[in-house]
Amino acid sequence: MSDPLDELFSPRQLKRDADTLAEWGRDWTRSYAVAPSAVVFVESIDDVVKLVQAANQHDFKLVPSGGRTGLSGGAVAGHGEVVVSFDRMNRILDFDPADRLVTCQAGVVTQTLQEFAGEQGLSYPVDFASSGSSQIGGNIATNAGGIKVIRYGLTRDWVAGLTVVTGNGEVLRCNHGLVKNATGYDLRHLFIGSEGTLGFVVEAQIRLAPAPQPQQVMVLGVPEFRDILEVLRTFQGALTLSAFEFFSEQALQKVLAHRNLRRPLPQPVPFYTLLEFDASALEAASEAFEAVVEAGWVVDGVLSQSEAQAAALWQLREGISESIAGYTPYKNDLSVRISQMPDFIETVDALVSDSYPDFEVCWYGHIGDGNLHLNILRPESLSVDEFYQRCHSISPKLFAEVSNRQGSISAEHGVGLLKRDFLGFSRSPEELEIMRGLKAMLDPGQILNPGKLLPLKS
Ligand code: S2G
Ligand code: ZN
Repeated sequence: MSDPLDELFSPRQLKRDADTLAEWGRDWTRSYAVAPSAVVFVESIDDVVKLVQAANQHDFKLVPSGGRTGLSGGAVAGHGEVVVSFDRMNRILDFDPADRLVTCQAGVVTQTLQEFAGEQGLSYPVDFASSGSSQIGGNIATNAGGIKVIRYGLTRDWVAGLTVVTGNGEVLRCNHGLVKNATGYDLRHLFIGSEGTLGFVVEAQIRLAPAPQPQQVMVLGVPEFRDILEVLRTFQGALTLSAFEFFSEQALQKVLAHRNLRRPLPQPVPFYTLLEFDASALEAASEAFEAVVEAGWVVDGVLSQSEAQAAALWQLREGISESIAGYTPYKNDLSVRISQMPDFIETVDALVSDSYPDFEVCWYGHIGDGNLHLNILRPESLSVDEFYQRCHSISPKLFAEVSNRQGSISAEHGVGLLKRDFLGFSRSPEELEIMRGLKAMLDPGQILNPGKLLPLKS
């Protein structure tokens, strides 16, 4: 019996060779089986509709694939699914200067959008280390955050219009780029962060921000973890921060070993904060710096003297993920309200050293958003499976501490496969029931990204 895909797509768009299946059947994770049955490189909304209709008719499953930079297995096809790659739906379709709105196909690379915005004298201010490969459709599907959330918010805040293809094969065009639209439920926000389980993002109208003023970067040495929040409070009281990141000395050592960069300060310090702010606020920043040194929270600091030096300081933070990738780290991407952070940090630090005495741990993240990246590095003595088993077994204790503080077990990386079975630590049974109901309504054939995000019903 012929495969329905061969009737719908030519070999130019439909691939089944081993290399393509292996490459497009996964994201940035390396701990899940990758076994798609085919990859379709869609080129239009109509292609996506045809695929969804065929999947419902012939009961095969679809996994969306964008930049494949996901960290939770959300784009992994491990069970014969058909991967829907948006690589070829990568055009910027329209720009309206009056609305400051760019209409993008889902496959537009984040950096391409950022560059396009710059050419219009504007900016797309959501940024993260993977922006050179990630696609706007995937950013929307996971509500990507990154390093500028403290000032510019998350992807969700910049999506003024959204076109999705639901699991019923319907094309929904949500909000149409309006600033104000008080006409009932804002369905746009249902699909943002739904990880391709309710509908596939095919186009988006993205709002752009004014171009940022020249920025300056400061890296401060902070001996005590809990003082980082005093530093945050002091600087936030004095000026507008564009970024407030932190990383540990262990994380810094991994970056220095992996890249040809210089230490930010003459002497190692247990923790570092990286701040970015408008250069026009330098005087206020200098006064805040004096205050945090006077208080004993900060022992040393460096201020960027050029764009090149600012970029080199940013590399110390943004280079962490790539520098530790070789350890197949077990990633925890946690968030609590900032007021809860001091106590949370202390509790988790104790839990981690009790639970992982023989594992090396890297702390870093967007502490200004209450978001901690706790990466546990695999010792050479353990296979990936054994290592993940041990980390998985400890996660419930860690997530119980998150849950006690109404925190999130996945602050920005999404749920995918990695956090699916722990979702109950952050979402109530009632919420999970409603989420399942929405899935049943929008994807009754359960063909969209099956097995992701929603825990299997116990
Ligand atoms: C970060 C990037 C991915 C990782 O560096 O802020 O979100 O390694 C991360 O956790
Ligand atoms: Zn992050």
